[in-house]
Amino acid sequence: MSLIQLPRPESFTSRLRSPAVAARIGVWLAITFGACFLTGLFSHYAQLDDPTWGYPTSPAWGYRLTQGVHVVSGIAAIPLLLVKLWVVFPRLFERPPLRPPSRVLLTGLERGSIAVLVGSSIFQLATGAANAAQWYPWSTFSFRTTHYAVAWVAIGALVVHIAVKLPVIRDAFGSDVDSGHLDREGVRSDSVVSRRALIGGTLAASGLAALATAGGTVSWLRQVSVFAVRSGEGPQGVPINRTAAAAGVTESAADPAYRLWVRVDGEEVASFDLAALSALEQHTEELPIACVEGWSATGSWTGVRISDLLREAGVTERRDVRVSSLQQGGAFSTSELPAEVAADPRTLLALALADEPLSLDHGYPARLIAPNRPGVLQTKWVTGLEVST
Ligand SMILES: Nc1nc2c(c(=O)[nH]1)N[C@H]1C(S)=C(S)[C@@H](COP(=O)(O)O)O[C@H]1N2
Ligand SMILES: [Mo]
Repeated sequence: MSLIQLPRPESFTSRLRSPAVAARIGVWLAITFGACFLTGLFSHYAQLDDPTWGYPTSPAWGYRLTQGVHVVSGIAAIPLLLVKLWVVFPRLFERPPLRPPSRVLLTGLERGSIAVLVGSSIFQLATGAANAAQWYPWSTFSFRTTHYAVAWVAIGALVVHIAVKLPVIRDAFGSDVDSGHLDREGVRSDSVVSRRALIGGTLAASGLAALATAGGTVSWLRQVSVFAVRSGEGPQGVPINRTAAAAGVTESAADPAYRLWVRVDGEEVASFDLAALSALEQHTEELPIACVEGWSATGSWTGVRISDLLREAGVTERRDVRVSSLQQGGAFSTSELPAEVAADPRTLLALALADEPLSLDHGYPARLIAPNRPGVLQTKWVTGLEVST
């Protein structure tokens, strides 16, 4: 006699918990996971210090779109995953076969792959949602590397799962959603909610979750976007992520002795104070800040082209550039500008936003703004450009 009486699959009698329902919700899960995975790969690539195949600077709104899709599809997957897990939950209590060994092994492998799939999916959606909500409860691991590594685990397990289930999926779609021929034994034929209503309700919940998030990217959705973080206006029409106070630069950024240095192979070749920067040819570009957390906003930025600055400093060849902030330490205090991004005429050292000098929190006296670039790399409070040959 065991102390804890585990339920058996037969303990669950609802007709809603059927492969006919699981397959239909599963298709939408596969679509959202697929979209989330591909856009996530792009985001990871965009944040590499040294993109292997070069980095595209057009369209300027590319990262804004892909990261918006990434966060929206991830949030949309949450209701789908919850209902899918509820539907297949009884199978957790199936007694594994004890022989023959080949069946024990196969069942073990199949269940193991499901455990990996469920675990990695929950991990991805939970850490992603926490990140989009700017909640970083983890200090022991790097969000980006872990979220990236587990993404491969989840997508690999998903592909295996779909391959294993393909016969059931085809069978389910080949027959009516109310057909009972795929059901476990013992399910009752009556239920308060119909299968159609459950599937429809789940898709509606998923769509609502998506809408409630999309306002972080799509401005006319702001009113309905209760989940969208940082969708409200910030100073000069652009939200603030890290403030000058949080970055510890309130004094250094406001210091009249501020200057921008340019170094080549460690040696300073030019230096500009704010007056000298303002005296160089100014350009205005409409470019978005697109945060990896999913919000984005367009600004009208005015400043000096990075390519002009480098030319002024005597750097005539296309080179990768490391951008340094006044901020000391922290992952965002420097960023790498691949040569093709540095050379793009839209890549600016911005001094102004919306025709006003940058606010301290937007990166006064100078910040980087480049097309099609993740927000984390749009370095604020820029004080140096380093070129290595
Ligand atoms: N030096 C520095 N630059 C930074 C950051 C930072 O923490 N420190 N945050 C980055 C992030 S995550 C984003 S999304 C953008 C946001 O810019 P904003 O606050 O002007 O909207 O700045 C980026 N530049
Ligand atoms: Mo960000």
